[in-house]
Amino acid sequence: MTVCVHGLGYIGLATAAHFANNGTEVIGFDVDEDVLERLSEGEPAVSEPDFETYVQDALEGNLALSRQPQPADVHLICVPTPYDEMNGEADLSYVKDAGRNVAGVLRPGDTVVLESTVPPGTTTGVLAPILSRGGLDVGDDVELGYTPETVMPGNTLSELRTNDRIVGGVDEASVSAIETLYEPLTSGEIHVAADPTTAEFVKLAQNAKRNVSIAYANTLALLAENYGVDVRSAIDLATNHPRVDILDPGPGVGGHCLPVDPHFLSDGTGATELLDVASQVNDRMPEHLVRMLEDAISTLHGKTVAVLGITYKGNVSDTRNSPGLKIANLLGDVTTEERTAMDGGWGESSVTIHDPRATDSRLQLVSLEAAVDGAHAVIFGAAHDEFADLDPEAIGSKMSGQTVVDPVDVIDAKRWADYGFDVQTI
Ligand code: SAJ
Repeated sequence: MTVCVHGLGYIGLATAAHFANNGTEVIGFDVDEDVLERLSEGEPAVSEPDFETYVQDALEGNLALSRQPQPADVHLICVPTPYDEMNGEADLSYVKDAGRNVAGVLRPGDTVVLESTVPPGTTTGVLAPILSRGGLDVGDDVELGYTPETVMPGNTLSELRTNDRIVGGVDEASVSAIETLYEPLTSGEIHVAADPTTAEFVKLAQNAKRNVSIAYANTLALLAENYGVDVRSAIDLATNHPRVDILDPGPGVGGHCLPVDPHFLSDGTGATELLDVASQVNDRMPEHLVRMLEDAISTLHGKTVAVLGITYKGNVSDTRNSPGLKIANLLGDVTTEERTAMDGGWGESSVTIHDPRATDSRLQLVSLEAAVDGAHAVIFGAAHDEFADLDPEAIGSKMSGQTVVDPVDVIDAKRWADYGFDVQTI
């Protein structure tokens, strides 16, 4: 069996390597020459534990890279599906392009699987008609289905090996072909959805639920502040109940999944009201934190603030939709290019940014020492492991002020307070 993976982003690449390292002949195809170039030089654009070695093993073994889509028994589509904010809908252009690429090499008996996160109805309503254009009949001549990826960035390889999978096929033969494909790859269970649309819906339901749950935690944080209650200890106590589970409040929700996927559920009827409010609650957290900081240091005007951690969450390198970056942008200008558009930016203070994991070259990242040198305050935007053991004494000796805002719960607040810091937590 040969598998052609269309799209070598972090999911496509990880999946391609996973199939290859489990003995399948894999062709990795991407339209981006740079991606292929860097990969052939052994540089995957993902920095995660063991990822590079895993991909290198695959490239030395069963994974071949290709600049053209190739005929294969199975085509896996793992292309991006960004949110088109202007039109308020998913941008399915990459899925359509991939569909056309697959159609160009599709043979009777082949299987096509879509993994990208898409609005319900995409596999049957958008992809299937494109695949049929060459005269092959989806269902009769080729198998087609949807199975979402569910791996957690930062933990990609281990979750690829263990997560359950949901499979929705256009018919029983499609389901069975896709089950056979994934069974050897995961120790998790394979669950069969009624159809591809259900499987698409389930993926969105999972991420929308998490987004709402985080908004709930953030709402509790705002309320707890007003009541003088420590929200984290309140949440710890509340979750002793057998049926209560509450996530962590924080500086907001970033990444390319949770802030985006709830929009894909929108059916135009207004039924997404709860999801929309949840996103608004999460989106307002950076501004709330900047106000908290402003209160602590009287005025932002003329002050220097160090933002430590500008990836979208701890221990990843991805800065997409990052709350830490939003905070930095509210405080001042941090990009080398045109300033990222942020509503209501104060821009009154100087801001320095430091992140040991971010790799975005458009950002003016500096060393930790340079970031805190002369700073009146520090605010943590992502809970990287590197920050947990920072020495408050060394940092305090370089700063001009003693305020630290830690919405990500990464430092030992008591220890920092013992060194004279005014520690503001969420
Ligand atoms: N966050 C909080 N509080 C929490 C948990 C997360 O504020 O208690 C914030 C994070 O700091 C981050 C954002 O939410 O800014 C999203 O982080 P995340 O770790 O919750 O999720 P992602 O976006 O990295 O990955 C999600 C996962 N989905 C679910 O857990 C339901 C992952 O399994 C999916 O595969 C991924 O989306 C995806 O690709 O769809």
